[in-house]
Amino acid sequence: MYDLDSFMAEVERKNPAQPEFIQAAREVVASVIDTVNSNPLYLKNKILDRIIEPDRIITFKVEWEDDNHELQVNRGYRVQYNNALGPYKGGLRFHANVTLGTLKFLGFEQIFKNSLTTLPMGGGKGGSDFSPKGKSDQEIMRFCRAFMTELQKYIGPDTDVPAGDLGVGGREIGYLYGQYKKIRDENTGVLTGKGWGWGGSLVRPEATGFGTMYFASEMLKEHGDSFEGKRIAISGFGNVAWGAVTKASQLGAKVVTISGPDGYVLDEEGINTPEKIAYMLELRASNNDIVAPYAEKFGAKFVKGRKPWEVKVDMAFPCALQNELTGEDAEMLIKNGVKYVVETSNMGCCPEAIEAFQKARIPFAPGKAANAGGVAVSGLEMSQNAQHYNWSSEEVDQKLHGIMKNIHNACVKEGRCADGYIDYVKGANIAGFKKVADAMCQQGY
Ligand code: 2IT
Repeated sequence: MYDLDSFMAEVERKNPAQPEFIQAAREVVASVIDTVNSNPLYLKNKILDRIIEPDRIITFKVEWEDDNHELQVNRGYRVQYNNALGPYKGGLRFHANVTLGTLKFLGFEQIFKNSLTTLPMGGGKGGSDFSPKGKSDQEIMRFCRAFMTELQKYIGPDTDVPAGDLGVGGREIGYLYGQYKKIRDENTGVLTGKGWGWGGSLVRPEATGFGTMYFASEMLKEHGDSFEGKRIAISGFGNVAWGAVTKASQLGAKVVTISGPDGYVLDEEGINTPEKIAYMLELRASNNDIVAPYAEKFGAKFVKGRKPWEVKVDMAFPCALQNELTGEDAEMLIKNGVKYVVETSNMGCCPEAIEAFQKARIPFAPGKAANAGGVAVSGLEMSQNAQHYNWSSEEVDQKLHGIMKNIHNACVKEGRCADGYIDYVKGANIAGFKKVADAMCQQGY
């Protein structure tokens, strides 16, 4: 039998100075421990001890030259966490604060998220402490080439298939794929998020944001509600926020905020015209990591150095970084009458925030369920690559919609409490975990 505190004490001892990983691990273990303790097969197979340990962690040195011909050294990583369900699959994050602990938390979450999609994908994550902020396009290209020169030794279309995450979008995937091809001379589905016309899937750029809104739409339906007239706060302004804003306005909701490290924009008229939405892409492409120019351009309010969670809204969608919504932010949202919270960033909410929403019986969806649309369409990109074929955007969008609906149903099935409240965190963790645990039992050690 497993005991949560003694199991986690051992995990902490073995993984010092990795607080984000410990946070993600504790949440999953707390959700599934009763399921494990009541299943003799899981106990005999020591499933928790085995699932918590990554299959392997690869770190490598990335040397590149900046525009002043000065040498730069960064650290690259790939965490190949678990391949019980399929090839390791998960994004690459380029961000100044990336550490091994960050990528272990993301890789661990990815195992269960990928399982929830029902597509055959294991869990992995990688990246570097390289910051794209303020870099020229040429510098980004040189970094990507140096990074892939090392990474290509460890990946392959049936082994490990990276994609984008923070700081890695279509441009970076292009440079990474170009270098992979130069070295290996292969046109395969070794990366997803590729460009349209050279192996990319339609709807992949929008998929995380669209998927989160499809999930939210199911949540609303479950509660006899709809998007019509809802005021929404979104954080971030990158690829995920862009997709979320686009779909929310198509579904009849009004998004009033986006944010960056510099503060947040409050646009009372709604971020809903093609011009405003397209401008978000320009902001990201500028490599400046600020949102203030949006407020200037469209005559909206800019609130410097603050987060959007102080605005009165019906729904909140954190779409930026881990732990971006604290316990205090949650109290503020609750005080202002928030009705639903849909975590779209990976582990966007601190444990205290989740606890506050759940205590107030506000439906709260965790990232590993709500943001799974991105990796789901990556899985569909792999299928198309394996067939050397492309599906239409309608076909991909329809499949994405179906997948998000199924994930919602799985959360409801495993997460319904005695009082009728749906604990989406527990539901997602149990539903995602069971498939991986069963596969590990069936495959032996
Ligand atoms: O967090 C995520 O699910 C992603 N960054 C997408 C991963 C992928 O392989 O598409």
